[in-house]
This record gives sequence, C-alpha cells and structure tokens, in this order.
Amino acid sequence: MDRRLLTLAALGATLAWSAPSAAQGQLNLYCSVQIEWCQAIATNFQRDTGIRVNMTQRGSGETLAAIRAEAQNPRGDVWFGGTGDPHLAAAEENLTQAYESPNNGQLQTWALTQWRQSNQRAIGVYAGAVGFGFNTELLARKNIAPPTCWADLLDPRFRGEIQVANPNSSGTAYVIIATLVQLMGEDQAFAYMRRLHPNVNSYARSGTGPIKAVARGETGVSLSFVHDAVTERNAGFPVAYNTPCEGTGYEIGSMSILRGARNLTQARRFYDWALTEPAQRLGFEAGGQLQTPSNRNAPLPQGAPDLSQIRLIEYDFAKYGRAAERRRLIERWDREVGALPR
Ligand code: S7P
Repeated sequence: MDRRLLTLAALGATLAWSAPSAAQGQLNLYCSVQIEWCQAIATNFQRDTGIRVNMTQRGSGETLAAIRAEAQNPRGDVWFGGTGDPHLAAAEENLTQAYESPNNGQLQTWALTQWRQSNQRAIGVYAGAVGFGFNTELLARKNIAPPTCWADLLDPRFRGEIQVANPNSSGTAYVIIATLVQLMGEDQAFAYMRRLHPNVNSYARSGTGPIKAVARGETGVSLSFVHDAVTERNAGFPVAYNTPCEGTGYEIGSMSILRGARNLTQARRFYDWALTEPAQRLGFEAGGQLQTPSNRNAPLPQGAPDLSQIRLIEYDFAKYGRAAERRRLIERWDREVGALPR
C-alpha cells in the first residue's frame, strides 16, 4: 500500500476511535500541507468539536485542479493550506466563498492582505520563503560549493544536480516562476529557466518532492520552501539551505471555504478553529512543520527560518494570483522550458 493510503488508513482508525457524536455532523477537508500536519488538524479538530473529518491530502496545484473539476458538484467544504496563488485563482473563478472570522483580529497583516485581495475568500494561515535546499554530504563528496545566488545555479558544476517541481501540478513551482519573473523581468526569467534546464535532472510532481530527494541523496540541490529543508534536517538528514543573495519570493499559505460547501456550519467552525493560536501550534508540535504562523500569538517554531532575516521581494500576490496570469505563465513554461529536450 502506498504511504499516503497507509497514513490515511491510520487516520481513519484514529478518527473512528474518537467516535464523534453524529449530531455534530461532518466536514470534508481538502488539505495541502504535509500529511503529518493534515492528520494532526483532522484529529484535533474532531476531538475538540465532535465533528467527523473526512480528509484528503494533495498539493496545492492538484487541489485547485480537483476543485475546478468538481465545480458543478462540490465535494469538499474547506481547503486548508497550500500556496496562496491557487487560492486567489479559485476565489477569482468563484470556486470559493467569502467569510469573515471573529478571529481575524488575531492575525498578521499579510494574512489579512490575502483576505482582502481575495474579496474575503482566502486567508493566510502561514508564510514561507523560497530558497535552495542542498545535501551537505553529497555536495562535499563531489566537491561542489553550495549555491548562494540564483546566478550560481547556472554554473556547469550543477549539471544534472538540481531538482524543482513542475508548475502544472505544483503551487511551489509556480511561486518560483513568479519570483524569477518579478526579480528579473519576464523575458529574462524565461531565458534564465532555459539556461537552468540542463542543470535540472527532473521536474517533480509535488513541491516537496525535490527537498525529499535531496534528503535521500538522490539530487544535490532543490528549489524549495526553506522551512521544508529544516524539517528534513530535523528528521536527521544531511540537509541545509541558503536563501538567494539577489532576493527571493514567498508564499502566503492560505485557507478557503469552497463554494457550495455542503457542511457550511462545520466549515466555518473549522476555519475559526484553524486560525486560533493552539491550532496553529500543531503544524510544528504534531507535524514538525516550520512555516511562520499567521496568528500573532503563535510563536515562530524553534529553528524555523526567520522571514525578517531573509531578503524578500515585494511579491505581487494580486497580479500573480490572477487565474489568467497563472495560466499564461504556466503555458509559457510548458512551451519554452518543459518542452526542451533532455
Ligand atoms: O507543507 C509544506 C509545503 O511546502 O507544501 C505546501 C504546498 O501544498 C506544496 O504544494 P505543491 O505540491 O502544489 O507545490 C506549501 O504551501 C507548504 O509550505
């Protein structure tokens, strides 16, 4: 049985054991953070409220595709986590609905900016920066100095050593493309990605695939969210990260209530709960996740990257979260980068 099915089966067992009262109803949760965190929020919310949780875990790009496919017959109630741009695209496409939580007052400004920009349809639950993850032992063995700047990645010393995700399936990969476009200008960014191509050994399906490949020693370098590099290091792998000297982009990991949610009362209850300080501690405490929480009272997890120390660009979420812009950039990537021979 594959790992995701196994963990979901284990979750099913846990939830059945909690035996919530049928009167509290149920919640269909689409979850786009790592499986450990998804399990923790499903189990804890069910325990706290008695609402039965049916959870499906997928990356952010894949969840957006599923929500689009189900638009005429929505199956999910809430979408928790995943990069912010697809949540903005879903809001614009009327796939999600507006909600104002009584807990909004506890949130960081960037979380509320996301909420306003989406016409109250998506809210920030965490933030994280893009950078370079690398396997310290593998690079040392090959005598390769780790990258510190975007420019370094074009060096022939990284030929076949870099892994990044495919933007057709991965929200992380889209954040990376939008970051490069904002840093360099669009034509230069695409020229850069074409020059990077020979150094890329694979375009992975999921955004966290490349850093896991780094941890396993299958590739030297990944383009990833740097909090995921720390998670791998904390799990005992020889992984470190650098953030690009020229500056870098970031995500506002978001949450949305789906349009047509069949369990709207339970969806709103989950949404309010997920914004509280105890719920936001769960990512680290139960899932080992190291994003920056959006609740101002939730501490930055120990060892988490400190965004105030990273050279972040003024990421234009309104522009790059637009559905047409997202589609246009991904199609251009398909034509000019994805289609290049290996
Ligand atoms: O939970 C870790 C994380 O990196 O994964 C999320 C995201 O779902 C990745 O999705 P893709 O596979 O579509 O890239 C990030 O939001 C989050 O920080």
